[in-house]
Amino acid sequence: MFCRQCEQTQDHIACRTVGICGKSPETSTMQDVLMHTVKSVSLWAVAAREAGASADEMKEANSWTLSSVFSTLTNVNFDESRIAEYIKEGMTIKRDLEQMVRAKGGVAPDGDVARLDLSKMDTDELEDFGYTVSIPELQKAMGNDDCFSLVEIASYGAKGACAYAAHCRQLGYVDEDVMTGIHHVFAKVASNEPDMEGLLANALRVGELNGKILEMLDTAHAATFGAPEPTQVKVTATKGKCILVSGHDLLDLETLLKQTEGKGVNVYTHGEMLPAHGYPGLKKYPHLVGNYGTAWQNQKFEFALFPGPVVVTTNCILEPRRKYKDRLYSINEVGVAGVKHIKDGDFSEVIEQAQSCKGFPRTIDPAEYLTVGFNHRAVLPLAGKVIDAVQNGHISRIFLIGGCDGSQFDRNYFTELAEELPDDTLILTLGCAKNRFIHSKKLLGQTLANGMPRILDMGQCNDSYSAIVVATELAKALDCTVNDLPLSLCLSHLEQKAAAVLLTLLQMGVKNIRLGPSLPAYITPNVLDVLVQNYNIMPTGDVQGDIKMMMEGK
Ligand code: FSO
Ligand code: SF4
Repeated sequence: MFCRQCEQTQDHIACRTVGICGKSPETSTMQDVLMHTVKSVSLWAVAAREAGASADEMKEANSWTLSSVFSTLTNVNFDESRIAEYIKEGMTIKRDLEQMVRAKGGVAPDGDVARLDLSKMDTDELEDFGYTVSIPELQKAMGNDDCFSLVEIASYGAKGACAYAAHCRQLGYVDEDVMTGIHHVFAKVASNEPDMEGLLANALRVGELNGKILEMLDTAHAATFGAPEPTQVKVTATKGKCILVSGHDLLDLETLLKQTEGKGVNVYTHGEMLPAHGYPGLKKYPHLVGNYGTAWQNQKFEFALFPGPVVVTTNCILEPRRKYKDRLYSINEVGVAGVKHIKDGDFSEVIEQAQSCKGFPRTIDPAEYLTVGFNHRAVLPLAGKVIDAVQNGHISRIFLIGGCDGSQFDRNYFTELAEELPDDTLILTLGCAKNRFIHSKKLLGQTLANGMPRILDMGQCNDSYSAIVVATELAKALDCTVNDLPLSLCLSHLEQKAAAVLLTLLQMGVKNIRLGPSLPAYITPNVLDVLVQNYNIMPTGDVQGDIKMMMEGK
């Protein structure tokens, strides 16, 4: 295996024996085959559209693309057999697209990737094939490491964009233009031509597409569950039977809340599901009682102590410990061999198990709370207050500290940064990175001189659009560009959704982003130079030094 798609990759080079995430060499190789299949399907999808295929005719190819790509993200699917199923389905989709292209008199794409036929291969043969399309093999075939770095940037960013688009699809939102763009991105990657300029444009195209997807996701969430509003979330236990839900999928949470109504079972959120409490359509359920635990990387400890079943709807899932494996459930693209998989939104087995588990023996008193729900719809009405505070010196600077979290020690940078920033700074946050500081005793409950909370939690990484709206609206109000705002961006990245968001920000022309705790292993020094020259992107450094520079607007 050779995988370097995420920040935690072995020695910041690549996972080559087993993934730091726990991914086996077999699953990793099978995912390489699946991504090759995605490229093949994409070539045919492009050809089918050029031949006049309608959005309706592309429905299956679109849906398969989103699900299969999502399954290859870090911490989503560790089940080799499920990846093999996606490959088989992909071959059927490709065959159907081929027939459609020929029936419509279109032009068939050329080359080995377009001709890919894995339909008769068994698992072992698929694995053998996987070694021929591994990252080092494709890099060698391209013969230009800088160009290949751009291929990887676009591919991993496109993975994140597909994951966000899969969330949209769950809510019934699919945009044919976006899907056309995604298939073009993978078709470009499929060519494996060392075309520096074209590949750079392809990477930025991913950022642009992802911006549209994030906007669509924001609309879909608000239309389905109401506009998020500032809400206090109980983070201590309530006596009773319980189910824990992790991941990002709000629709799964809603389905579970409906099915648990009147069953005497409380529902708790974990990790990226915390912001769900801000949505009127979800918080109206009284048995959505609170949030349990912290970020995804603590699940092996936190799930083990939870006295009921746990459902993981999207990333991040880890190979479970024996202690809770029989209480763990996956759904959608998530998978782990030997873990029960929920189909057709039927949570009855989970609910039955919750009723037979111990549940929490008592309600903790006094209870503790966190506040969530500072979506752009809740923050923009405060924009006037923020601008006044900036102009009269009550807010010295605004910081966006967001992105992923992970288990590495050097991610404490983000805790120290938040704790060490001057008290008159406003901190916007989103994604799992917030877990690095929202529980900090030093910061909990802090307010600014104008009475505003000092930390505004804008939501999941899926809500990154909120940060974009707030920044662009503040810039409009102050008649300047986002880069001229008294705003510093400090992003913690781990996996491919973060790569997609970063590409969106770069494509928007946002400069001076600090990225940590280390830079992606797939960016070569020459490509980094281009990013530094064009966007002044910087690695996170020493906390005090970084604060000094950021307070000076650097
Ligand atoms: Fe969290 Fe990361 Fe939301 Fe993101 S670990 S933040 S960018 O992955 O997906 O789960
Ligand atoms: Fe390693 Fe990350 Fe790939 Fe897992 S996803 S194998 S941790 S690089």
